[in-house]
Amino acid sequence: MPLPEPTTDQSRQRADLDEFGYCIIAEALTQQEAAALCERISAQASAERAQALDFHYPAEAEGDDVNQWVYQLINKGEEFQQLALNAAARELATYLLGADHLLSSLDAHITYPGNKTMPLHADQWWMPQPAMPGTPHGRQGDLTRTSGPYGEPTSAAVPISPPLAANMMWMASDFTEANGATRMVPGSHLSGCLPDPSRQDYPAVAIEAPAGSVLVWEGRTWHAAGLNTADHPRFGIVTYYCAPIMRGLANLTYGMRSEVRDAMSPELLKLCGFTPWNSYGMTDDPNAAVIRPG
Ligand SMILES: O=C(O)CCC(=O)C(=O)O
Repeated sequence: MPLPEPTTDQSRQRADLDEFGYCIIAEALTQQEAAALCERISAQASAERAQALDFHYPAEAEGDDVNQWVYQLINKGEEFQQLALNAAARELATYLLGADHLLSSLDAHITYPGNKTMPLHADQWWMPQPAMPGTPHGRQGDLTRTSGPYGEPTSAAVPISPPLAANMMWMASDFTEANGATRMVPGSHLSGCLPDPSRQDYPAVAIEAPAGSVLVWEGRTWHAAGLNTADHPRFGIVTYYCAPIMRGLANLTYGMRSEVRDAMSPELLKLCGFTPWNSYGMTDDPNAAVIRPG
């Protein structure tokens, strides 16, 4: 099958996720909307740099002080919240994770010229491996980003774990191979293993698409930001979702400004984890529509 191309056809998007572990939603944003997001992220990133509040994610290439993450966008504008709630994105999160899923984080990632190569990784590196009955099982609490197991990005011949996370990269600017477009290893979601960070020879492809597209991948798919050899930054906003029993990447409930929380719709409160899921996440009332603080 040819590799995924940007498409508005939902059945094609689902088939691409099944086959390759990623798909690309075409024209999710207008050019004007994408340009406005780009401008807003750029201004926020500059302000955070000016105040020495700029961040670098632990999974970033070692010593990369160029790429910038702008975290906790839930607090930084309603336009970002709308991305997390977007119907096409939620459809695919539902397809991968089920109707009840949570927002795990809402951040922007800017690749700047002069960055370093980010190692390939799978977002659900923390998933224990299935084990034959009677053989030793992994301990989830002992896993680290480098626990492996490492292997080839080809389909496993044994049962593997399902996706428990879904990641979406909103392209606020055009993504090109030159400016550091996200790289994907097609089919790696079916391997049941992780990429060896010391290897550079995996068959990764740069996902090039115009601003306004969304690259969607699931938690098992091997991927990384690309090297930016262009003369301009690449702006992406990441809406990351997880299964409702998981701990989110960002602590949205605690890190959220109270005035932001008070202005939220019931749908967004639920997505951010303020509604217990089968009692999990409750404060006092397991069936509360919105948990009570304090
Ligand atoms: O910025 C990118 O292209 C990739 C980001 C990434 O690897 C992630 O969010 O897990």
